[in-house]
Amino acid sequence: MSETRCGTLALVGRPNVGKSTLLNALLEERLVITADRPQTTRHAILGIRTDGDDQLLFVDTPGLHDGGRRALNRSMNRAARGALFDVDIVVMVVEAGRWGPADDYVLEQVKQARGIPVLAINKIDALPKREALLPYLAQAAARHDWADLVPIMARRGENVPRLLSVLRGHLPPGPHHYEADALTDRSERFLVAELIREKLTRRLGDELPHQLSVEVERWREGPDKREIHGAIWVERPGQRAIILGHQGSRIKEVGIEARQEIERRFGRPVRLELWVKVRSGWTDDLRALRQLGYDSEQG
Ligand SMILES: Nc1nc2c(ncn2[C@@H]2O[C@H](COP(=O)(O)OP(=O)(O)OP(=O)(O)O)[C@@H](O)[C@H]2O)c(=O)[nH]1
Ligand SMILES: [Mg+2]
Repeated sequence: MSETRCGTLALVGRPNVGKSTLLNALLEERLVITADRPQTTRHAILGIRTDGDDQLLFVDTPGLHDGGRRALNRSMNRAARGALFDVDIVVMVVEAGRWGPADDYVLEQVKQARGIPVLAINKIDALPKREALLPYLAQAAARHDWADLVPIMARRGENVPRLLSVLRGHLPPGPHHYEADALTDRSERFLVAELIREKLTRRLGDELPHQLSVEVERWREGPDKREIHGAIWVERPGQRAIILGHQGSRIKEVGIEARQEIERRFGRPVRLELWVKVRSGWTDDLRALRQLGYDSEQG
């Protein structure tokens, strides 16, 4: 009889290095949202991959960052740190060719964790010269006692199979925690709210207010369509106007994009309605944060 193996793995790194893109590549599914913008991920999100006897329980985390004193920033950092300390394997993600104080800050946390440390060097395509990779690898290797260093291109999945096999090699023996076909423990409702936030993030670019959250307020399985109402929370009326766009054109485009992807992902026609609501100070209001699904300061 073969022995099963199962382990938890955290993907950590400074904001925008490609942790969520990497999780999707490792799962070969678009589970978590990504955007060319720091602080896209706000929660620790479980992504499960089962290959025969091996089960990998990945946790995507919000980019660790120093500073940002609002309750929302603290909640994001806490989610990342919480995931980091409990896991068997810590995958720190960096951008090839770059190592700054923000990466040092993450490395300090990685050094305090008990998991096996692996360094994933992402965005190798963005290096101006390929020859720069070897010296970068040598410098990165000297920074910590890494079990492995693997250069990858998460966006195109390049060398991700190699990283996967390295990670499988570090899995501890143990029973599987989930069915072989499980992908996450998050609800469809959560994933839909995230998808809407992704479309907003991508469409708004630099105009995007940091103080934005999406909540699915209503979910009804109708006879031929699923009916979903989403509330987009912002802090100020001016932000509401930005999201609505000229004569509501922007929110309409976001709604169409989100609906199409929700239908593709979950395989049912959807009627999606979005409202923008103003709630002043919610990013620093613990009760509001909890209501919107962020963990509480106490918890
Ligand atoms: N050039 C290049 N870009 C990449 C690669 N992998 C990811 N990106 C891009 O990097 C940006 C950030 O990706 P995310 O996966 O959202 O980054 P993240 O680390 O999860 O960011 P936070 O959740 O904000 O901490 C996106 O625009 C990705 O498309 C890569 O291999 N090469
Ligand atoms: Mg992310």
